[in-house]
Amino acid sequence: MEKTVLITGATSGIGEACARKFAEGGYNVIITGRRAGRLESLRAELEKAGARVRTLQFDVRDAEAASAAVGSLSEEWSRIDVLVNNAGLALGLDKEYEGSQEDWNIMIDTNIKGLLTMTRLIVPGMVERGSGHVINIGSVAGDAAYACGNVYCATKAAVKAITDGLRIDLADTPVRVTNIKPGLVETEFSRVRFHGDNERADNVYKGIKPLTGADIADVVYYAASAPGHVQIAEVLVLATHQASGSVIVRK
Ligand code: NDP
Ligand code: 8X3
Repeated sequence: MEKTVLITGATSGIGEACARKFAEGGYNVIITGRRAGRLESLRAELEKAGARVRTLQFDVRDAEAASAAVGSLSEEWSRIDVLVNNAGLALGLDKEYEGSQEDWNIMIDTNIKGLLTMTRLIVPGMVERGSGHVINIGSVAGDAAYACGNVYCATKAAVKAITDGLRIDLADTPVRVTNIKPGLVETEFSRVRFHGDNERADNVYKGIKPLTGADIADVVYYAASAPGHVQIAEVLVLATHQASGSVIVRK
């Protein structure tokens, strides 16, 4: 039977790689994000390869827009089997007492409240249908704070607690809940974090072979493909020369 995945933040990085992976696996794919042009070009690429695709352009921080977007799906497309809550970002790398309140608000509104909005919109249908899987993209940053990571790390610690809470609340249903926690993945993440300072962003990946979006998509897809009685609760995925959020060996 055909399955449908909805991926937030599919215009770049991990989300884009997940869209490709699920499309290759035969899923109907709903790709979302704010950048309409990126959504359209990915849709064209995936459709050319034979996939069925829908695009939803909205900002996950705007609960009304998210609700309208999800509500615009036809009955067929609204039967979402897998929700990948991936949209997220870090902004800044500053001491907590020197950080930008605006950056903090954007991270909290996107990484925590946006993820909750999507969960609240989509999980009731999964419960009603008696099947579904929520895969949240957490981070090694949620396991322990690292220097100047403060608020970003807190949002990913919140993703862990929210994921664990959802798993507990769904334990009497067949709906599965997973937290995938990547370490360093080379995407647009650091360009966004450093507000477009590409040189500083590139330095993050110097001297170490980082993970790619495709490496994480493989793990996400593995979790989604496990038999129905197998719930991959949490996976920490690190580059070989990264041992924790703050231990990275560069050569
Ligand atoms: P990218 O910057 O490459 O991609 C981020 C995606 O999130 C984009 O598609 C962007 O789409 C979307 N997004 C951001 N803000 C919003 C918003 N307000 N509304 C809708 N979509 C939004 O980074 P990554 O692929 O690396 O990041 C994906 C997830 O992985 C994030 O949650 C990040 O915290 C997490 N992560 C990343 C790691 C890394 O090292 N790269 C490691 C661990 C976790 P658009 O701009 O079009 O809206
Ligand atoms: C992204 C990984 O280590 O840059 O969550 O915070 S890290």
